[in-house]
Amino acid sequence: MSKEIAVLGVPLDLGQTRRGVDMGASAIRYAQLIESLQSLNVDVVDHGDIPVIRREDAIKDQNEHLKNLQEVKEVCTTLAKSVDEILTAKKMPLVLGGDHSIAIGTLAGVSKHFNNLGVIWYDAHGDLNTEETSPSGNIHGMSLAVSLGHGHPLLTNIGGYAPKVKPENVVIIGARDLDEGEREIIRELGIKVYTMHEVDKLGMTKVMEETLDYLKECDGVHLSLDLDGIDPLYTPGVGTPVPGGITFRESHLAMEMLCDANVLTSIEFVEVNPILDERNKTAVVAVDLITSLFGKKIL
Ligand code: B3U
Ligand code: MN
Ligand code: MN
Repeated sequence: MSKEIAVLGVPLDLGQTRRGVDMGASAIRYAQLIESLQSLNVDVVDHGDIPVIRREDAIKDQNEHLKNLQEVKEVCTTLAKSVDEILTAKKMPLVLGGDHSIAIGTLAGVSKHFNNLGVIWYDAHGDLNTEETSPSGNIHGMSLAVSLGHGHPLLTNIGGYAPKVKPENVVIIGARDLDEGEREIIRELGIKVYTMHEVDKLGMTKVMEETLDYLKECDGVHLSLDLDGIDPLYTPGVGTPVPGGITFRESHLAMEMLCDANVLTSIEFVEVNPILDERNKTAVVAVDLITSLFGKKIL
């Protein structure tokens, strides 16, 4: 990966209800993201943050099944444009959340640049809910479904086209908290999922080998990494921690294998919540994993 990396922050917390995830990109920068990449001789430019409406200024009268729809739509539309510009300029987007609803915007900007985009969704959750199946009404639990073309048209049509991704090009890794509606859509669309059961049974080496093989016909691969995919022992600063997750070591291995395979064309790291964190531990893990993606090796 010798392209220039364009870092883009998205201080959005309106895709869920807990405060603090809007500070995730700042926390990751504070954990020395840019400096760490520069020390690896990676060509990196910080493009700053996408403008985001403050929670205090969001519409008060909300649809409880689709919270902050208008605001999330607006931020994702702006994000899609910026990501599109970055790829048009032949740079690689590294998007920092923000909650996982931002993936709707990232993928809207990314997918038009590829005919057959693959997506690796590293997450404790499926984010495959729709307005009808969501137990929370939080859009961060719907972003993968939206990108597959399932959900409110205001979201699925961001960027003027849908869907952004084909179900056969998606691999979910680390799932351990799926809602009933999500299980149904996984079965219905035949989405490839490595739950924690498979991670334990096969080991991360095999999971990543199979994932890379599964996506081998793709002309680009987007990594959408939700820090709650990792066990909360290592990443406690997330809004919805789920025990029994991927370890720090397994995650490093996964990132190193992705680096060696040299397949990633865009990356996003989401759900770092410094208010819920312990001394910025989660952001530090995010930076560690990002440096592994860009070639940091032990020896
Ligand atoms: N599946 C639940 C919980 C959830 C999804 N994503 C996160 N939490 N981080 C929902 O609200 O859709
Ligand atoms: Mn997620
Ligand atoms: Mn999650």
